[in-house]
Amino acid sequence: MTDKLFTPLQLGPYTLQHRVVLAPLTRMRADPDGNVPTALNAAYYAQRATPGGLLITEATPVSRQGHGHPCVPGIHTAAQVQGWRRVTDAVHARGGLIFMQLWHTGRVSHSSHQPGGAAPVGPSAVAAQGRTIDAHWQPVPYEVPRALEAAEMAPLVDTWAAAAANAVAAGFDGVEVHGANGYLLEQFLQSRSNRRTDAYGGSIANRCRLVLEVVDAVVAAVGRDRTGIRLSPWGVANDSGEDEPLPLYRHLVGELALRELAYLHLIEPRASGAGKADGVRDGQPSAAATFRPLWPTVLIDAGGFDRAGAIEAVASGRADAVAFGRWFIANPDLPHRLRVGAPLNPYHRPTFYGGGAAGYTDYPALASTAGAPA
Ligand code: 8OZ
Repeated sequence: MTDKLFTPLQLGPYTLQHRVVLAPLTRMRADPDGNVPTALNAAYYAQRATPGGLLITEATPVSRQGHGHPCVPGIHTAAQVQGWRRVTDAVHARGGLIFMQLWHTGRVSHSSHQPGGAAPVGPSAVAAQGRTIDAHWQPVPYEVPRALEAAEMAPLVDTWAAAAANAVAAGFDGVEVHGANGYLLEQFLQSRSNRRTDAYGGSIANRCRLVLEVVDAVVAAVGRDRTGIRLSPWGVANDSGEDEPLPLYRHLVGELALRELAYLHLIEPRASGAGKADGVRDGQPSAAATFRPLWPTVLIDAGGFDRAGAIEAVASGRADAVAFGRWFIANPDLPHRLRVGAPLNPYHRPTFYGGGAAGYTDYPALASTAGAPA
């Protein structure tokens, strides 16, 4: 019997032919001149495209202010829209589907990435603990952000809607709102980073306000069935974390459920380091099991999956699809390999971020299956 992982799934207006999804993965290989996607980026995504398979792009800043890393492609200029068109054309030529992950790094950006060298922005003037990398790839401590003013909130929401419209203009099949891993939207959700006393801080409903306004604006721009969202309820990346995540995320997921988005994408707490480390934390709750009962449409689960785990998660009904990051970096034909139970190429962490083709487009497909459908 075919495992359910390899059977079709309706996602918004699209019929996926299998349920192995490319997770959003920062790779820092865009053209630094304008943060524009390149032909190499298009080749990388095309290699991972399968007929009816869903790819999610690397996190993509919605505005110049949203950037926080070197060589990350944006979706806020005409040149970037043109560059992404190469990617979507290459993926569609192989019959694949591709959603763009929309991003704002907020307080964990650095002034070297900001227009005019300004301070990064966040909900409150509270610095994250730890280090990031500046525009010259040097490790630097997080800075104290400038708290966004009330009058900046509506224009901020507008940048998300404009970016979503740009993504569709670039040929994307939909967009995913990055609400995870300690970036701006999660900074608003969580009390350790949000100390506001206005309508965007304090109560759970207030802390959820920005995310929901962003989702509503994105839905208005591209449609609910082309909008997904990614959350990391127990995440600890980038100095994030809520002491009691359940009340917050139950409220948020309940509100999102009313919007009937294309999908909810959850990161399992066992792998909550956002791919920056390989350890798996034991004894964590299951994000998918916790939120499945609250979620009416497709649920994509991510974080620390292997073949058996993905097959089991989908067979159990806890998840409808499973996103793979590290194994999809190293195996361009991952859906096929999982289907036939073939061995996987090991991944090479030193080439995850930055550089060129090495560790990006030079991982081999199985000799007999290069170009085969999944
Ligand atoms: C690893 C390195 C840089 C960014 C995330 C976008 O954690 C990221 C990211 C991951 O969601």
